[in-house]
Amino acid sequence: MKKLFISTLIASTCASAFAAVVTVDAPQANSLILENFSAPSDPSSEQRNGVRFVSAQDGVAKYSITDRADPQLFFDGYVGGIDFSNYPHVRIRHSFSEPNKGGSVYPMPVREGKMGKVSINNTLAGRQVMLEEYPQLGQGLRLDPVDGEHVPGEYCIDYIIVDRGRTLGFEFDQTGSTRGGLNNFFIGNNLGGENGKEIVSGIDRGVFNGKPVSSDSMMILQLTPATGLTAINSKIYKFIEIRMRVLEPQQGVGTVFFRSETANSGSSKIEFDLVDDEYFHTYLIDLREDASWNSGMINSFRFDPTNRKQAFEIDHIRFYETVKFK
Ligand SMILES: [Ca+2]
Ligand SMILES: [Ca+2]
Repeated sequence: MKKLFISTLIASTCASAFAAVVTVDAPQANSLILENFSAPSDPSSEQRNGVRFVSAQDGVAKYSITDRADPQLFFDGYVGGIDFSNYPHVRIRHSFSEPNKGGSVYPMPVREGKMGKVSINNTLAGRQVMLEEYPQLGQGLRLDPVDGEHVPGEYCIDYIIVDRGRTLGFEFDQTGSTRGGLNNFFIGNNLGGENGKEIVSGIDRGVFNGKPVSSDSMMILQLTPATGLTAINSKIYKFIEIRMRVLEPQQGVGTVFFRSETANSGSSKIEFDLVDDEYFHTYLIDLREDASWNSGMINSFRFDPTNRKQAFEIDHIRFYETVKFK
């Protein structure tokens, strides 16, 4: 692990005294992926009360739900169990085809009344719930897709992840989609598609495989009412974690640009050297002391994965409330 100390530059003028800190390859995972449905088989260990596995295609599992009461899906059998005391937040990107009152997640072993409620939209959207009463070490999760009156329909899941705290994640885990957060997405520039349009190609098998057509590639996060989130709340989210690799190492630099609602000039930026090999690395950006980040809601976010014309793969981009460094 090495640490890079990097100043936040404001409109390319003066370096702020309060700097973001970038840690490369911190040894502790800040999220655990329970399921991401990357294989075309049925990953739930058991299905009860009329739930039927239909398929897992393009990274999204589909289940049909009949009109039987109390449909349930079980996700368990993880080696060593799940340490819910360190990962008490469950993050699910899912959808249900019919209007519904949302579902529930129960840490296993299931105890009556010890669960978290998750809402479900009719298009895939990211949701997160904190399990306030949980076993220290659990076997897995029981997922009740829809509570209350039983409604037949199609239930879809992109992933189930447990996190240390509140997390906005872009997992690139659904083929052809960069969507995450609630239903936010990235717009591309100089990435092979039409400039200024949603990135829809190159996302496959859990990563975004980007092929810049110049040394000025950009991924611009769409933050609008139509996509769910209009801003990133810097009072909650204090860290950004990017896991990526470059396929043709050439001493590139990754750059995060952001702007808060109170910024009256240009964006702030954080640059970090990309590790000069072809392996995946995590870049964990600590923004707790960054004056610009903490000056208001973040309503503009852009990531330039590299300043070279070099192919890259991004596994995820996450905004974390809390992390572990060691
Ligand atoms: Ca997936
Ligand atoms: Ca991923």
